[in-house]
Amino acid sequence: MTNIKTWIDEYHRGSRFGLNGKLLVKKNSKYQEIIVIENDFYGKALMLDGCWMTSLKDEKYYHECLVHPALNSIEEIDNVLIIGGGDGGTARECVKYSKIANIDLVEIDEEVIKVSKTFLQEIGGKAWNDDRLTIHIDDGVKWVKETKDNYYDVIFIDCSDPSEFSNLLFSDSFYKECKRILKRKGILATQSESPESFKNIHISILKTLKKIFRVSETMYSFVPIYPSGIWSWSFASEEELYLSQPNYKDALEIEKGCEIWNLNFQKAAFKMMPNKIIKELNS
Ligand code: SPD
Repeated sequence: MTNIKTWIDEYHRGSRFGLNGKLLVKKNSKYQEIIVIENDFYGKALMLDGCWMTSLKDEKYYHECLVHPALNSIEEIDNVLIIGGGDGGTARECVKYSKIANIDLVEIDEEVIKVSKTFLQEIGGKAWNDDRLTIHIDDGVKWVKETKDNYYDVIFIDCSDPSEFSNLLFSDSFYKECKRILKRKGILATQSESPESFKNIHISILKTLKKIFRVSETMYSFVPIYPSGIWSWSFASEEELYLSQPNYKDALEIEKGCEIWNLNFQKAAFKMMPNKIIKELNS
């Protein structure tokens, strides 16, 4: 690769969201194009099939929001499933909890893990060497289908935007299967796209979760390198969640090791649903 800086853009409905920097990786895996660029402000950043996934500077906005509301809500956790998450950021946040016994990370594209371990080591950090983490190179939909009932305490869906290759991860049938393999008090936590740049799919995720689970709640925050910046994460369960009124044992310890998440941040983020989304959900 050359030392010359170049622009890499995510194109989204006539807008583009770009980073300028040194290109470190540009290759095609069996599933997708993988790019890593090094930008002066955001640090190293990963793009898959033309969409920004993560950057060293802003990834904590994403991973801390996906992980901590769910893991703080349950006292005893045996088994955690991460679907996608090949950069390791979700696993890194999970291994902060000693109460977790086992983490299965199911990533379809082995190349994403290899590139992340080589070029974005800091994102997975300690998780890559944690004995509780097992990496499975497999299809998440198939994995869930083949898992026995009532097995996982928490399932994290850390996937790309809907595409031909990831569509099923947003489907009714997939969420139903996730519900089947979760324990009664289990929680499904998924990135739920942007209420601005992916409004239709965002609404559709929220409606589907509401239809399938007894309880679902959504939080909003920012991921600066994603189209429009505003992003969301949704949590669903058969038990009450009370995510906007968290009162968690041990949360202070976790807060100390976080860059973004804390209890007040969570309280506010679960009250941030834009009015246009409330109106559409009620219509
Ligand atoms: N628009 C990008 C959505 C990607 C969400 N997943 C990011 C993976 C970070 N672990």
